[in-house]
Amino acid sequence: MIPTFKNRLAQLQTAYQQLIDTPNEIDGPGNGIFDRYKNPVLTAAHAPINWKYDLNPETNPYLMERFGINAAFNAGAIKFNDKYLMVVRVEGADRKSFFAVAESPNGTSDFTFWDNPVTMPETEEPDTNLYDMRLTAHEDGWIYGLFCTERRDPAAPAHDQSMAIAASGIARTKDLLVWERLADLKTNSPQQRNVVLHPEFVDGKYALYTRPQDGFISAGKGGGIGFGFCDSMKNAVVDEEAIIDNKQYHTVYEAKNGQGPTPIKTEKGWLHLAHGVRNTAAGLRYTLYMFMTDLNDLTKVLYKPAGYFLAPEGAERIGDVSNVAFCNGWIKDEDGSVFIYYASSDTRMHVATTTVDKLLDYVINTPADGLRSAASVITLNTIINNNKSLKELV
Ligand code: M1P
Repeated sequence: MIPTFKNRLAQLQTAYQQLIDTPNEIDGPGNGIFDRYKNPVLTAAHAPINWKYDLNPETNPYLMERFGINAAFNAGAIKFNDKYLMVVRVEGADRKSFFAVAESPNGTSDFTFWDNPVTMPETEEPDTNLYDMRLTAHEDGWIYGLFCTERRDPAAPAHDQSMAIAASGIARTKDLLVWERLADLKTNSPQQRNVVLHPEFVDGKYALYTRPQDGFISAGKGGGIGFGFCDSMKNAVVDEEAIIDNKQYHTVYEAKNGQGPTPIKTEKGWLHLAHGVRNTAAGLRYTLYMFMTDLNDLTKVLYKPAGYFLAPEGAERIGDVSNVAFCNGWIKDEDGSVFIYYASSDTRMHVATTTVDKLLDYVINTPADGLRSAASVITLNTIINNNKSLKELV
């Protein structure tokens, strides 16, 4: 029997409410560094019913979707008015991404979207696609959103409809509702993605983490996490980029890397979360890694644990672009808790929770990459042999 419009609407509403009301629990004993959760915190299915459906039975008698939502991922994050907010990259069935704010009272569940997606003003050169916003509450009083703006490469031949140029779009807001679009970032690099604004002035200047890149996908001769200054965010120009964290042979950031969210300030240094990419026979693999920079010299990396901090696991490994963990948003709470919002496989959002103390312990005390198998064995043997001597003591 074909359900009536009313029955179908009731079914959709029940399923949506069940999804929103699903509690989220910590999954297993974890690794001691952070806790993962059983469910994603946000998916395409969290898009409100009135976004996807024309709810007028006269114009949509079969109650069919009029606007498909494909994915909800790569979210920036901020705590605002005591709520945990993500500015999510929502991707429609038409492949266009846009931003939408989702809010939770506790940071790990009950995320719901605000009524309308973000209306992001355009520059004179309209964006074809927008994605991956990093939010920075800057000491100048604005909340900045830096994101990737993508447009077709004007030099692309007609037969190639995939060549694109990625640049960093810049917007600012006071309430996450109304956004003022500023000029795109200018640098000497042909492509930019993963650009992040440092939250403090440095010698009176704005400081930016960049990712200079030669091609749209490939870092080419570029790559690495760059760092530079600009005088104004209204017309941001970074003339020089110093690479503070390079891609490196036989590591998890061998092919390319990029700054994740805005770094977190601690009394020991700035905590950075980044993504590293390596190529495999099965395609690119994205994992997250961490490092810490000096409080006084932001270009100086003090600590960098070996390998990845978080890699896609289980169902996280499968999605539109499989084998990807990506993070551009985290929140440090007043009590030192940290909520890490990461996306899996360009499809959905998850949370991992930890604390600043645990992240400091992880970054400072996890051995660095010795860059050779023999060095890894020495590190492992040190742990094993230390534990043996402990056993004798007990
Ligand atoms: O598909 C994986 C990621 O690829 C790009 O990231 P990066 O420039 O760091 O390689 C971005 O398109 C990102 O959105 C995406 O998740």
